[in-house]
Amino acid sequence: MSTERYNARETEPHWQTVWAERGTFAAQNEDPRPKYYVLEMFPYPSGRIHMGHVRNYAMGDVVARYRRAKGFNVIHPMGWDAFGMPAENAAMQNKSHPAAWTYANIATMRGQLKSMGLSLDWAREFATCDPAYYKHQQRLFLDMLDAGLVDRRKSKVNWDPVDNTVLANEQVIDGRGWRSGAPVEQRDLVQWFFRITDFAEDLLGALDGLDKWPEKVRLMQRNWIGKSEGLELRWALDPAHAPAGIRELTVYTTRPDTLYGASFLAVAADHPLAQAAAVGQPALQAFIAECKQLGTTVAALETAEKKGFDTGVRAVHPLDPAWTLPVYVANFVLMDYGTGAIFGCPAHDQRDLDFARATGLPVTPVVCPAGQDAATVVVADTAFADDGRMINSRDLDGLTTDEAFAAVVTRLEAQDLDGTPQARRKVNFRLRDWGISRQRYWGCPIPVIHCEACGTVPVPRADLPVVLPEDVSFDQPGNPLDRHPSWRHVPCPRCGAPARRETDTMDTFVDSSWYFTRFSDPWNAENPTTPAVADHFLPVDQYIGGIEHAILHLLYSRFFTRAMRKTGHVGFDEPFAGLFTQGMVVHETYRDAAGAWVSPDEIRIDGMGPDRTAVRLDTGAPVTIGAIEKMSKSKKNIVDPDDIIATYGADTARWFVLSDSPPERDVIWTEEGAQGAAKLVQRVFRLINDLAGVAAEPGTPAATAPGPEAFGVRKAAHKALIGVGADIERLRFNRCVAHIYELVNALSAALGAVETADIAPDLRAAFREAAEILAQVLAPFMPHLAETAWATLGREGLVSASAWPDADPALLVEASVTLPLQINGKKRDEITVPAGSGPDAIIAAALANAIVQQVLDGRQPKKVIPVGTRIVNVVI
Ligand code: ANZ
Ligand code: ZN
Repeated sequence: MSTERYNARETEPHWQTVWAERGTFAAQNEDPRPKYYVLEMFPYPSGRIHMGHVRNYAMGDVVARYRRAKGFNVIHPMGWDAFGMPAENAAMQNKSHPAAWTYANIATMRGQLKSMGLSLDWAREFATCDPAYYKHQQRLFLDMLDAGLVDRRKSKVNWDPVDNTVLANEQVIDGRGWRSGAPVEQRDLVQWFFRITDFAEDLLGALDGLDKWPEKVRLMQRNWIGKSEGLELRWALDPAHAPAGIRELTVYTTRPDTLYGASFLAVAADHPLAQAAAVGQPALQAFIAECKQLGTTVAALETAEKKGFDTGVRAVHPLDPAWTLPVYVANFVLMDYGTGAIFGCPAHDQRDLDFARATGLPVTPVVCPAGQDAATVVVADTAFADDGRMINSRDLDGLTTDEAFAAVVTRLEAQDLDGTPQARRKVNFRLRDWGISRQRYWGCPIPVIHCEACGTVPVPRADLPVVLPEDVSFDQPGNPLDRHPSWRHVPCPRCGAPARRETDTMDTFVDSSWYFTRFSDPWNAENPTTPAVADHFLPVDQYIGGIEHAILHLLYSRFFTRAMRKTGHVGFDEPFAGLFTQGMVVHETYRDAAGAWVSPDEIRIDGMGPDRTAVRLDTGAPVTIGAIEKMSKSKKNIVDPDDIIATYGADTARWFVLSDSPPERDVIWTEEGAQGAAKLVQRVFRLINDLAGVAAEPGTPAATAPGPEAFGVRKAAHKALIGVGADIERLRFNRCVAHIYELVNALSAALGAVETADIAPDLRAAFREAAEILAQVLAPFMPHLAETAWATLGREGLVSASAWPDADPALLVEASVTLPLQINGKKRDEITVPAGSGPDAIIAAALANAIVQQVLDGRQPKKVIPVGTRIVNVVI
């Protein structure tokens, strides 16, 4: 046995250089082979990669290397999502320029990614902050503007008072800015919008076809788009109790069936009726002002206490002219959904019920749950929002909710109010247009110019890119572009008069909405895409990233792709055919006696299992072992990929993050686990060296009629080959790891069982074949070690460029089956028959059995019953 150790620190950079020099992972656009596009969500260049990146990129790399071996022209690019606030924050703190900070981080992180040995096509690399990239994004903006996909309008915006910028609804989480965590305020601003709502129906419907996406992501998108089919219903106002000049109020409802359970109407604080009713009512004015402070995000409304103010206005029930209801201003009605007005049915809507309980309004149940006696229906604290049968609803009583819905709609569509139908069907979406204006410096400038005379004028395409000025200061809050002395002052492209540039930049989610398409031809300086090339490489076959992007990034990208199709840049709608969302890398947490977090490299752990204890390395003071949590700086439970790679090598890090749990679940990083992976590296290295010493010459074919030892070795190898291939295709990386361990164990055992001196040729040939298969199945996971193995085995060329071997399934078939033999239901013996034997062969074998013959003693059995190949029963 060889005693040499594998030195990852020396070997890994060597192979990385070889791959780079030979261009092993460069995809050619003209390559005639079928393509396969693997992409991991590109990183934000924050400064350093973390373990989450390692796991994400290791997964993508396994798929890329496997597909390459399977003969695909694999495109596996990498770039940088490089615009955004942190660069500006760093500029404020360190007086460094956002560009300098960003590009320095990119350089560091590029080096880190290279040290992982990822099979990336670095020739396609770009950063979204490169003018050569955002030039095309500006062009796409102008094309979308021409195509009517961009709007500029005043709107209520979510204002982040810490970042001093507007946030999209998606970026407000529980009423706070997604990045700053500050409570969001409402402001009225003129904004640029992408008309994502134009595609609402299509974005929803096409989700059904995305069958290689996780169902949970599709569900999240469905809910976000939020289609509802309802009715716009006009209520006449009682002329005796209506503001001057207002005769009616239109509400949006998805439950016209509950109309007899209505007990009030309510409008949003900024609804015109609220404004009109407030004239001369200072108390109502004060209430409206209070509502506006609350904010309009759904989350804010959902959590706030339900409050309302009776305007004194009364509305006439559409199904009973003698019945009038009060109209409130309520804090739980949104102005920008439906019509900004509702009718409330407390028994069947929770918000309405909470409100009715607070105000003393009547609560009349009108839907009886299926199977319940109508006489027993009472409403306590929970509204019944499901289907059932109508009660307390006059002519609708006894109908199902669906029937009642249809009956009310038919009736009100036919009913006249002031010369037009009182109701019409209306589909609404929760999805809002995408506000993209950001009052920030470090983003893609919006390419328009504002002229007093001409209005909003697009920057001529020939003048693109509109480049960010470099001489900016970050010493004050707000947008440095607004303060720049000259940048914004330009002549109007249309009339030549002095005009001013738009100083808003685009939401950075725009940058990431089409980068995957740009990768198909990043060399095209003229146009954002080369449509034929884009259509060839896209959609991305396998996209891998975090579940946190399930809504924002993925929905924007789906919209943007449709917009690019409409403007002639691509010929497809869906950017990502396959999506996988991986789990996180988590780690134990540690605290000292004072409760301060302690990092894993500051401690030593003693003992095992429940007896584990920890002490500080420097002082020996005891440390409490806490919960396993997502790695975070604040809890100091981070392990730095650089440290791991320096200690164990990239192969170990890659192996460990893929090995311990299914890829969609969290993986717990442990030092013991990393050591286990490192041990495997050494073990495989020794095994390959030993095999190389006994294996037949490269190119020796496996024996056609191998003896049992050689057969066993071949079988183990082909089993691993088939298992690893199938499990990579299903993204079950942890199972691949198990298959590889099995093969390593089988080969070690086979090698241990023979005397080196007298190994038969068939076994030598089998060792040759199996050792090469081991290198090849290992290559997607531990590519450096696999290259060393390949070279040790005397193979020319690179394992990274070798073809995935064809497995021989015949080797996996068991030659025979053994089944229990029963006589009158009692097991007496076993019989062995050739695999694939039918009932006749099993019956014959049973009758030929010595015990059976003895018991029968020349008689005929009553019956012989084989149950598949699992059991056979002889009835005497
Ligand atoms: C009467 C009713 C009775 C309602 C009932 C529900 C249950 P989705 O499915 O999300 O579309 N609504 C309409 N516009 C609103 C607004 N601007 N702000 C707050 N709520 C609004 O929900 C539609 C339902 O939400 C509508 O149906 C309306 O209340 C309310 F038993 O009308 B419903
Ligand atoms: Zn002009």
